[in-house]
Amino acid sequence: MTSITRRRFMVTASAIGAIGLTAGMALAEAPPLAKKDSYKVGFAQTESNNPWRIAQTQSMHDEAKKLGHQLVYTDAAGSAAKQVADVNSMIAQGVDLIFLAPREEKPLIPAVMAAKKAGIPVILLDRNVDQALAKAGEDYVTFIGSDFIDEGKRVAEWLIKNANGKTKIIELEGTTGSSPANDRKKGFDEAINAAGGFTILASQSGDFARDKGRQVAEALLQAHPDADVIYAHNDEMAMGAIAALEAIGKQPGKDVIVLSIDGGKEAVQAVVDGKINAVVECNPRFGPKAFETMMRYAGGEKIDAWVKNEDKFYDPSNAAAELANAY
Ligand code: GYE
Repeated sequence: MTSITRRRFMVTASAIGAIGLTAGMALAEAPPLAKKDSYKVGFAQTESNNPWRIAQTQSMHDEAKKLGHQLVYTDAAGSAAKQVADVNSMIAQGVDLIFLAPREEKPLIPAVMAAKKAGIPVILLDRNVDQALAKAGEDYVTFIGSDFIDEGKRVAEWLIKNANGKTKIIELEGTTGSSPANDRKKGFDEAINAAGGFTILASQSGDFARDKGRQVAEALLQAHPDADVIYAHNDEMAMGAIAALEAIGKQPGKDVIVLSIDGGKEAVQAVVDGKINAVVECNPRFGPKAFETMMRYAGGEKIDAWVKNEDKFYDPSNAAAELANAY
C-alpha cells in the first residue's frame, strides 16, 4: 500500500465509523454489552397458554433471581403486534439486553432492528427470525434453541420404523409463520416423503394450542376417516387430538398412532398410558443457558450464531423412567 492509498483508506474507515455511530446505521456487529455485576434484562414472552411456556418463564425468573439480575417480563398473549410493542417498551425503559422469543419469523424483525438501533443487544430464545431478514452476530447476538428440523425428522424416523402398516397421516402444525412450525414440518415431511409408502392426507395449523388442535383434529378426522396417524407439532395439540379421537370412539395410540414434540409431563404420562406413541423432547428450561450466554457475551467472547439445545426422545421403552424428569 502506498502512503497515499493508506491515508485514503484510513480516512474512509473513520468516516464510515462516524456515520455508523451517529446515525445508528447498519453496524457490522450486534451492539456490545458492558461488563457489570448485575443487569436489567428484558424477557419478551410470546404467550402463556401452555406448560412449555410456563416452564420457560419460570426458568428465566429463577435464574435471574439466583444471579441477582432484574428481569423486565412481558407476555404478548399470542399477538406478534403486542410483542413488538413490548420490545419497544423495554427499549424505552433502557434495559441492558433483551431476551426475545419471537412468536413468528417475520413480524418480529422490526423489534430486533429497533433494539439494534437503540444499541441494545438481543438474544433470541427458543424461536428464530427469518434468516433472510436478520443475521446472528449482526442484528442480534445469537439464537438459543433446539434443532426443529431434526425434531420433525426424529418423529418421522420413529414412524418409519414402527408404523406397522399405518400410513395415512394427519399433521397438526404449530403457529403459522413460526420457526418451530416451519421447521418441524420440513424435517418430518422430507423424511416421510423420502421413505415412500406414506401419505400426508392433510396438514393444518392448530396454533400450538390445545383446543384449536382438538377442533382441527376433529374436522380433519371427519374429512379423512381413514387416517391412522396423527403428528402434532406440540404436546398441547396432541392432547387435543387425543380428545378428538376419544370423542369418536377411537383409541389414541392403538387405532391411530399419535406423535408429538415437547415432552411435558402430561405427554410423557400419555406415553406411559399408551395414548401417545412417541414424543421428541423440546427442552424449555432456558434460564441457565440464557444468562450464561449473556455473561460470555459481556466478557467479549465471540458467540456462535446458534447455541443449540439437545433434546431427549420418549417412547414406551423409557417414558416411565423419565417421567419424573419431564417438566
Ligand atoms: O414447542 C410450543 C410452544 O417455540 C419451541 O412453542 C417452542 C414451541 C413449543 O408454544 O409448545
